[in-house]
Amino acid sequence: MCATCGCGPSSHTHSHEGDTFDHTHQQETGARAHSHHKQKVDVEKDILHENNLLAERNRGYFEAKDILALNLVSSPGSGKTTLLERTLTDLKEQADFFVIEGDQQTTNDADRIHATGTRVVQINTGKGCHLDAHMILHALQGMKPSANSIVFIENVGNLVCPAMFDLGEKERVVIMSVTEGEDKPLKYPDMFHSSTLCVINKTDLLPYVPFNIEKARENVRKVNPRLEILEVSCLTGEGLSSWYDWLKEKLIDNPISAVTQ
Ligand SMILES: Nc1nc2c(ncn2[C@@H]2O[C@H](COP(=O)(O)OP(=O)(O)OP(=O)(O)O)[C@@H](O)[C@H]2O)c(=O)[nH]1
Ligand SMILES: [Mg+2]
Repeated sequence: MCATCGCGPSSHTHSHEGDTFDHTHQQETGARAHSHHKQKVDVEKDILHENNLLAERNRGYFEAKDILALNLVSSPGSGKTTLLERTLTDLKEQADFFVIEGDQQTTNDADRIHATGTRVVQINTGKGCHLDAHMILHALQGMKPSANSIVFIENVGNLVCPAMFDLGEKERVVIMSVTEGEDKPLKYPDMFHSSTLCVINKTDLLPYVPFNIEKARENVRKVNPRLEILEVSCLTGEGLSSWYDWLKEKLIDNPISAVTQ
């Protein structure tokens, strides 16, 4: 799947080791199998170490300019872009917004954000299934977000790999929708563990799907008791005011408030 984050290298290696690899692999001694595994972990560590250094650089950039940076993560189709469209439209008079859009392919989401009148930069990750700090650094150099603004980063729809990559954001917002099942926090704990807010979206569909919202909350708490939870419907607008309040609170927490009081 992904060419860089370590979720694909084993299948990548297999395809280049020749037809005999599987056979050889099965016959490896325990020690050899162990060293093969260890090598892979070291590579992942190097990639993440480099990413973390660049993420700190991005964080420094955001802090120097009093920019509030938020990383929006979810599985595909949970409503990241729709939440952004609503937010950018409803709060446009109250703050300056910039958006970095990450997708494997297409400019669909960037086009939707552009239609709200917001400055947006698209990053196509190709085979990559996450954004990394280096991509964000480049996007920031091109976009030059203004001081005291809010930068939203919409990550690639994926609950696994983006969890590992710090982008230098202040807050990580994980969105889950009621059509996905309430077990997602348990199945993808890293993402829920590393986030600061969980938005449960598409609550307008609750009458039609077997989704137990209390069970979902309980599962979130099991993985991360500190994770704040909001319930919204981006379709009807229900609950969005609590999301806006949360956002404004975070802006006020920032050294220089970006929100017009
Ligand atoms: N019923 C309902 N549909 C919603 C809601 N929010 C988003 N949708 C729909 O869900 C679909 C996916 O929404 P997007 O905002 O594109 O989701 P996304 O997370 O940005 O998707 P990717 O970028 O592909 O990962 C669209 O058809 C939206 O109209 C909601 O609150 N209720
Ligand atoms: Mg999207």
